[in-house]
Amino acid sequence: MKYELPKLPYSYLDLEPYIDSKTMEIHYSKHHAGYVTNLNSAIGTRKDFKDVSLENLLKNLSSIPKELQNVVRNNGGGHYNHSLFWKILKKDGGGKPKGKLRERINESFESFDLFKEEFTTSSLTRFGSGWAWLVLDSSNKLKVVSTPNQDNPLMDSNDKPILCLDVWEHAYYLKYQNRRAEYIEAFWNIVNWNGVEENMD
Ligand code: MN3
Repeated sequence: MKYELPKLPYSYLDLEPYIDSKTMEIHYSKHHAGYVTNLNSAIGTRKDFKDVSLENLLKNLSSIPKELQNVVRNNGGGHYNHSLFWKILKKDGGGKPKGKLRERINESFESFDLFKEEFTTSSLTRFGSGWAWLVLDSSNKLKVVSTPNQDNPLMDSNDKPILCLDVWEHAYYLKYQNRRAEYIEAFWNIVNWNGVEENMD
């Protein structure tokens, strides 16, 4: 099959206590795996998609056959979003970004604290299920956006996502129940800033 679940760069336990191991296990091995399975069922063996990267597929959603657009939007989006999410988390992460990323954040938001505040508000106020993002736009400026469901910034812009937070209830409900704000606060302790900087380059 063309689409594969990427290997997690840490164990289910590693993000404790911020994200509990049971949530990690279900999130990765059921939810993310489900998006991969569904995407493969829809287009995994089709020759016309063989050489198209997932990123290009999502950037050009409106040009694929109409009857495939929803399934690719939801499951291709789900696969892309979670793959990026796992990459920007790590055990003993958090703190503040350094080097070029830090400079770029200061240029775009004035300070790391103002960026953090904007990203937190965006995550908190996303109604229902969705994602918050830090993206690099076409003029090389960083900005915060949010998207519903499994949509992402690739789908309607040239913005390049470099950091994301899953605010679907499945990402936090076992540990935090309805307390999304606590989950968002915990997230800052496990951000892999080196991974985010790699995504920027
Ligand atoms: Mn999820």
